[in-house]
Amino acid sequence: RSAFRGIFTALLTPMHEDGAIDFESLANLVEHQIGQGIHGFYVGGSTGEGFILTSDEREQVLETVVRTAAGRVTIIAHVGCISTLESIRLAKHAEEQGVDAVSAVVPFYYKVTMKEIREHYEAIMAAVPLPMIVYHFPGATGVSLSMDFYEQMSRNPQCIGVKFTSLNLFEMQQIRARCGSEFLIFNGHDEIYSGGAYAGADGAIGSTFNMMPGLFAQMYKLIAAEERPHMPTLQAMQSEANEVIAHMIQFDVIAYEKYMLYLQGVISSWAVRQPLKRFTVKECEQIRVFYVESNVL
Ligand code: NAY
Repeated sequence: RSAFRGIFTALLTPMHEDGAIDFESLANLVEHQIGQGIHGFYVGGSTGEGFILTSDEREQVLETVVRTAAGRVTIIAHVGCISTLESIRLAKHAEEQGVDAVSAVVPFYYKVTMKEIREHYEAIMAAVPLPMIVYHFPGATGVSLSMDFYEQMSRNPQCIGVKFTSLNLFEMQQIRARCGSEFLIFNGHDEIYSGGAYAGADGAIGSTFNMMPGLFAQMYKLIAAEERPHMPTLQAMQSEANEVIAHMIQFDVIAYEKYMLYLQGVISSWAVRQPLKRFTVKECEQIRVFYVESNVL
């Protein structure tokens, strides 16, 4: 499982002003990220606007990422949809592309029980023999998962871990305690990565790695190299990242990060897809000033 330990960028999907996907900028972003030392990509998740792309577009994005990365880093394809059938369709395509693992958000919108959620994952795993990573994001889905659910999932060797996008580090620690050391936990909220590492996370999948890849890759290095990483250094690094994240969440996540990458010259436009928030001229100026003054970005 060593290929899955590290920093995984929840990759943005660059777009042109008219909303069409900008594949050239996507390839640039992939190169830029690999050059900064990240260990892999999480493609087509929340940050990638996966839920507002068509399935065809999700496939095209994955194809571009796989082709550009060309085996240099680990690729996790997010194939989750609220329909099991459509998730399986995307998982089959991901398998054809040769990705290292698939991940799927918990089915949301229709209220189902833990049993149906477990059966949703089992159906995808039965259809495609790739490692599966559960995507837990209660803030977006409204779905909580029980400890019994995690324990049952961890007993299936095909289910290798969870992307845990929650600030609840007690729950994260309980997953670590109940599911054993082999069950991978990916920290999902970048602002608590250092705390997540102490609670047992093996690595992280995050959106802000798009704009600060080097900083998080360095944090991982520090955490992985030492059994007890030097606390003040780690705290200082997390605090640097959080200066940016605290600024970002006053505006929005996806448009903000695209705007930063646009300012960094990595992608050609900061367009996002409707209905996501777009910034006013005044907001753009505020973000630009922060960028110019920041030592982190
Ligand atoms: C995804 O699938 O793209 C993610 O969930 C990545 C995790 C991010 N969550 C969202 C909603 O963007 O990186 C986090 C998050 O942006 C960051 O911690 C700020 O809260």
